[in-house]
Amino acid sequence: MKIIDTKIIVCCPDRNFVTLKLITDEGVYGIGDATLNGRELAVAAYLQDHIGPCLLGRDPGQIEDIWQYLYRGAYWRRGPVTMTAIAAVDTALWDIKAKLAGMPLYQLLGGKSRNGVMVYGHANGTDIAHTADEVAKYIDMGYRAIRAQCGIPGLPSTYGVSKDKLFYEPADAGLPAENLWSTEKYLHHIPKLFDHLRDKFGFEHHLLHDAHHRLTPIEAAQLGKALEPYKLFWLEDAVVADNQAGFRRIREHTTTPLAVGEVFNSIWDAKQLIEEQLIDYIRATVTHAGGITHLRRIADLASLYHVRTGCHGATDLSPATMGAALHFDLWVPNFGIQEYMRHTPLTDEVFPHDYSFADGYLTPGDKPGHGVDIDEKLAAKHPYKRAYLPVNRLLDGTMFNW
Ligand code: CS2
Ligand code: MG
Repeated sequence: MKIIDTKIIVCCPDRNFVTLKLITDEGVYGIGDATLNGRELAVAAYLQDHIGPCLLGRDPGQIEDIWQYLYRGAYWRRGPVTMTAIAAVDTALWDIKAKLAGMPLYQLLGGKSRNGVMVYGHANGTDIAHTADEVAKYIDMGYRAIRAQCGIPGLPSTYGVSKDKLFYEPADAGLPAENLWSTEKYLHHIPKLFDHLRDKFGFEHHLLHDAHHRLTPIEAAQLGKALEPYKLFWLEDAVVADNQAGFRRIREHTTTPLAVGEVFNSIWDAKQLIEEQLIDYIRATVTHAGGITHLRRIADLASLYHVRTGCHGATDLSPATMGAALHFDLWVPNFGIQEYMRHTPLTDEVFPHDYSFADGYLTPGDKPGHGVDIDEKLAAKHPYKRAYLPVNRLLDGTMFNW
């Protein structure tokens, strides 16, 4: 069996997605997500111009060899563009292998370790009362775990607080929007949010929070300590993790569980964090961390150090990533939780899939492969539109982390 065609499909059914379709001479094909939010066309070109020609004629069964060929062979290792492109190829190859085996992907990985995948949804509001209303909606929908974000008094807009509630989309058309940030105002306000939520809803549901890389280690330590009474499931991306040792400082001061890694693209980004047990959850997911092949390696390392998985699952991860991640989640022994931001009905239509939500759990279907396809005709009706994530400045104009 040979790979005879590599199609790169760029579309915008309410947001941009890059999808790879690998086609074999026997007609079986595989789908992989290659979306890198705000930098989509760089990955599309990497796949089209540099990877595609090297795949033609190869045996799609050699998943490991192709992964090593693309990673080691390129000389230039790691990086979000490269690893997202490799991930798309890898996901499509696992899809093909599972289709040929006539099995849902989780069976090839080692079978089910659980009945369903616990997911968390996003409740966000302009103020505390509004966020509490949103939390109530997620509880009514059956969620067991909810991430809560809230507008900060004195700041005109805040990360995680959206215009559209159920279909939260941070990327905007045009050029990057500019937000304003004050760590002092944020640190003062967030403990009040969780105090209110626990007071109102009790301790039955898991609550999570994302600081989106905006604190220093000592500020994160202060926040983690202040949030201890509210028993968070995790505090996410407290600090930029370029310097992994920075997490030691947070750990010295707080027992609030820590999650990080949605922007990681390889095991090397997380090695020290995992080996020193500086985190509790690793957020890497299929598409930005080198596919099923590499994510499995990260999860295996994590399992040695009591670190559990918490795959990124925002709207910029296409249903093809969500599908593949759910098969991975159903199998992975050290599973923690899966993020689930719902896609719009149009996105769901462009990417037909068989996963389903009930009682706070997502479950992949039993179709052979990862269960996600792309409707190319419908995709063609929604061409790429330039869109960026916002940027963030301090009140005095200094450029800050988004
Ligand atoms: C967020 C994302 O889901 C999350 O935890 O941090 O919304 C993230 O900002 C986007 O996925 C960026 O592409
Ligand atoms: Mg995040």
